[in-house]
Amino acid sequence: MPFEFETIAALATPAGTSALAVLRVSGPLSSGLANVLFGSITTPRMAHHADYRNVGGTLVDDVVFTCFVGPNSYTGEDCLEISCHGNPFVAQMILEDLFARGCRPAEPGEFTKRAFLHGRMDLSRAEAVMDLIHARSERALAAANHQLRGALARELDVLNAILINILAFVEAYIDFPEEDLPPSDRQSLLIQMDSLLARTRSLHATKHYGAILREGIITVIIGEPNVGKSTLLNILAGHERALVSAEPGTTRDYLEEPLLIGPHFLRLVDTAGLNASPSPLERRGIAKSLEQAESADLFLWVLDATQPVPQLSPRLTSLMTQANTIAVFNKIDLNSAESATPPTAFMSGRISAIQGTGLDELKIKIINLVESFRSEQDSDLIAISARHAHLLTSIEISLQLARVRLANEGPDELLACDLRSALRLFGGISGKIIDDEVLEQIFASFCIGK
Ligand SMILES: Nc1nc2c(ncn2[C@@H]2O[C@H](COP(=O)(O)OP(=O)(O)OP(=O)(O)O)[C@@H](O)[C@H]2O)c(=O)[nH]1
Ligand SMILES: [Mg+2]
Repeated sequence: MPFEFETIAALATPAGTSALAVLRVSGPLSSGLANVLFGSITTPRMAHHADYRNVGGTLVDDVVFTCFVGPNSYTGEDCLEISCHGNPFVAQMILEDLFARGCRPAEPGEFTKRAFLHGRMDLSRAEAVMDLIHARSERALAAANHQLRGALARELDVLNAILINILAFVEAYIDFPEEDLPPSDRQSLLIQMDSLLARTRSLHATKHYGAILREGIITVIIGEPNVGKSTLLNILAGHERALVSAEPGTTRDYLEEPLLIGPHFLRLVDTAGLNASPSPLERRGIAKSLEQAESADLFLWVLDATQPVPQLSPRLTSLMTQANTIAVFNKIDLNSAESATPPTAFMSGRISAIQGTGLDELKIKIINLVESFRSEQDSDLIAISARHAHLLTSIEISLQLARVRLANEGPDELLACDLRSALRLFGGISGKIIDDEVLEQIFASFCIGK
């Protein structure tokens, strides 16, 4: 049955005991259901108080319900929202009653999918709804809100407009095979093409910031044994997460702790000390530390301020850069610390993890470094997802090919073909051109009821 003829229902709040639970209904039965259930004539978008009785006439709860008339609703269809008491048993009884009255259970993300299919929002906004629900930091929330308000959609519109303009010009000449694109027009198209490529690249460059906003900033605490890595993790986490001892080689396996620093969400990873002559078990721990280092966004390289700065292994040297590493000189409370701290090439901070000194300054350095991961897209905070990045990689290839053909006066048909392919791929981001399977995948990762 086409989706427009089906009415869906789901619990929109988490299952469990709470003050309130909200049930959501969307589809053609919604208005009729409100009349049958609550009798009185209802004013759209106005909350009404009523008893909820099931099909058997049993009183289930007193509820507050609101009707929405399509297309002026979240999904673009007639909708009904019912707030009941937050007893999972009550919510379940109402939900089962709605099913008995002809609704079917909503699939994950189906309300938002319907909003997209009814043109209430483009795909980038629909995806932002999920980002908003899952945002774990102030900055992730800000990025989701920007995308929900169309920041990405607007940028895509600009890129599409330039692309369509170039394509229209090229196709006009294909329609008149006796004429070739004049050099002056080619030149002006090249300028537009370069601007399109530059803007596409800078949009693509927001991929890393997008990933760290969505997944968290993988922050690996690395260093020699006994320098105080686990002590630092514990003091940042605010509780004793890792074992600490005066014995080198205490941490054998890596462990992760979620942490908010300023507007950012970090996944702080404590690792085994990089012992130069490790025992077999330590060796395995070090191998795991290096594995973690491979996927790090940020390094906190902990050093003992009373000791000379050790050499980094070539593998770590290739991963740790000025753009992603802070050298943290620890144990500054010890008398011998002051004089023995030679500089490193990295931004550095001085702390005593045991006493908690220097931590606020360290946090500011972390925030500043993370801020530098952000690549500016006008004034809007745009941070694309892995799905967008995947499509943008192909778009860049098509545009680059088109640019070469344009510059080399290659066949206009092939040029148009590359431009069309880029246009199709852009359509995959905004959802203007997208196949059902991809759509299923996107919305399947939503929660039920959203
Ligand atoms: N004086 C002083 N001692 C510290 C400080 N931070 C940690 N320590 C001590 O240094 C020792 C090692 O601390 P850990 O946090 O276990 O060090 P680690 O780097 O995790 O060590 P491994 O897990 O063995 O690699 C412990 O005895 C800590 O109490 C500090 O700021 N000042
Ligand atoms: Mg440790």
